[in-house]
Amino acid sequence: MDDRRVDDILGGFSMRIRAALPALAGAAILTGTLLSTPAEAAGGVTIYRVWFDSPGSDTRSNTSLNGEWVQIKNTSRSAISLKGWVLKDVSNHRYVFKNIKIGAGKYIKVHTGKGTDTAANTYQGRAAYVWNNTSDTATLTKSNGSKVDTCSWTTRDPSDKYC
Ligand SMILES: [Ca+2]
Repeated sequence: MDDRRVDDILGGFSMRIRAALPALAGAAILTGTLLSTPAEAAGGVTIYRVWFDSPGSDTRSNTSLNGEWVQIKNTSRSAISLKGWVLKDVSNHRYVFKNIKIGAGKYIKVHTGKGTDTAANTYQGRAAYVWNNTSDTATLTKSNGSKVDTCSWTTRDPSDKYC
C-alpha cells in the first residue's frame, strides 16, 4: 500500500468509518505510529442511534417526548467538547449543545423533552416532537457549521435506527 492510498483511507475515515473498516485494519498495521498521534487518534463523534417514533401514542407528554432521542457516540480516545455543536432535523429544528463534554468511547442521548442533564442524557426541553416518524434526517454539525455526521430513516425502519 503506498502513502497516497493510506492518506485516502485516513482522510475519509470519519465520513466512511463503516465502509473503510476492513481497509483501515490494514492501514492501522502499516501506519500505527501515524494513527497514534493526537490528530489521527481523534476519531470522532458519530450519530449512533435514533429512536424517532417514541413508544405508544404521540400524546406530547414529557415522558413520550423523551422517548424520542438521538444517541451520539464519541469513538475517539479523548473527551470531546460539544459546546455550540448543533443537532438538527430536515425542518431545521436546531438544538445547540450546552457546555457538554462526551468522554472517550462514551454515549450521550439527546432527548426531545425536558429533563435534568446527566453525563449520558441531555434534553432539548421541547413541548413538541422533532423527529418525524415517517422519514427524517438528523444532522450533527460543529459550532463552525462543519458537518460531523448524518442519519436518515424511513418507514422501512421500525421505531429506531442504528446509524
Ligand atoms: Ca417522532
